Amino acid sequence: MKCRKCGGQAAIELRRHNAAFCVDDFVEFFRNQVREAIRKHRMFGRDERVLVAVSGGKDSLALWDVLIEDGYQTTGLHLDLGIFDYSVESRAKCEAFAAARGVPLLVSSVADEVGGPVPVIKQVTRRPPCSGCGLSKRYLMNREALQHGFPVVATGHNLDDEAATLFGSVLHWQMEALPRQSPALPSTHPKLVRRVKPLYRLSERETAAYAFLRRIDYIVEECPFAVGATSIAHKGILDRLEDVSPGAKHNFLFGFLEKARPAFERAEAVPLNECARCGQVTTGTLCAFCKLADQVKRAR
Ligand code: Q46
Ligand code: ZN
Repeated sequence: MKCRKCGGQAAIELRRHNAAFCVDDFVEFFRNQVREAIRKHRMFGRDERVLVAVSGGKDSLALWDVLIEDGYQTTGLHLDLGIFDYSVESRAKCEAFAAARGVPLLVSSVADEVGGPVPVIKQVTRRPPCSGCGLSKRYLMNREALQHGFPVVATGHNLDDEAATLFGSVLHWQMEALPRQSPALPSTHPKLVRRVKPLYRLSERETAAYAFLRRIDYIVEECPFAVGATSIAHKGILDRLEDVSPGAKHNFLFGFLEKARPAFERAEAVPLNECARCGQVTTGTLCAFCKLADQVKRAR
């Protein structure tokens, strides 16, 4: 197989693009996809400081690598979830990545902020671990960005993640989730920072290849709570679809973003208040994070 760009020996084949690339041209292709995402959705400019949420996995570290190489002003944010050895190793990968490139990394611990790590939150709430974990991550990302003066948070969600989330929302016709499914969420309140997903055009396989070719040392194991999560089941279904019909995931997600999403935009905006306890944005009186922290502290 030959590289589409230079005609040299190809290192990776991308069926959905009907193309193959050598190492250098694949890296360039990957970065161009990120550049296109940033440009198309006006995610951030070179004069803005970007907070990059890094889990220690391939996607978020690949994203950080691209942004550093392209000269953006980035700081990493790692949220230590307190999930046994998985979290110890994830944090170590982020710290090593940041130290090797001389870039700043902020670390915040869910156990310190909520009153207990994710496994304890799971026990106390008797809900799936991802529910308290996801809530805490979204809250802490936004709060850390505000506290440190970042106008925007970038996450490593890829095409597979986004297609699986969309699939889940469509299966249950989650009318509040559908308009929020976007590569770039604007700030709708002075205390809500922008959230962007510069990898949304790239598949999981492509980010894995990029991380490998760039010799990024990332945590290969998945979170132990990911097993049995519905999002993983949805990914499996979409993988099977993609196998028989290359490009299916892309068409599903991009078709929604380009054609269907506007139809789900809500006419009337939900009124936003500031939490009576912490001052962060909520639709109620007390925000979901403060309620969760109360519940965990009471139980301990
Ligand atoms: S870290 Fe947290 Fe994920 Fe683990 S508990 Fe679920 S949400 S699976 S991305
Ligand atoms: Zn609050």
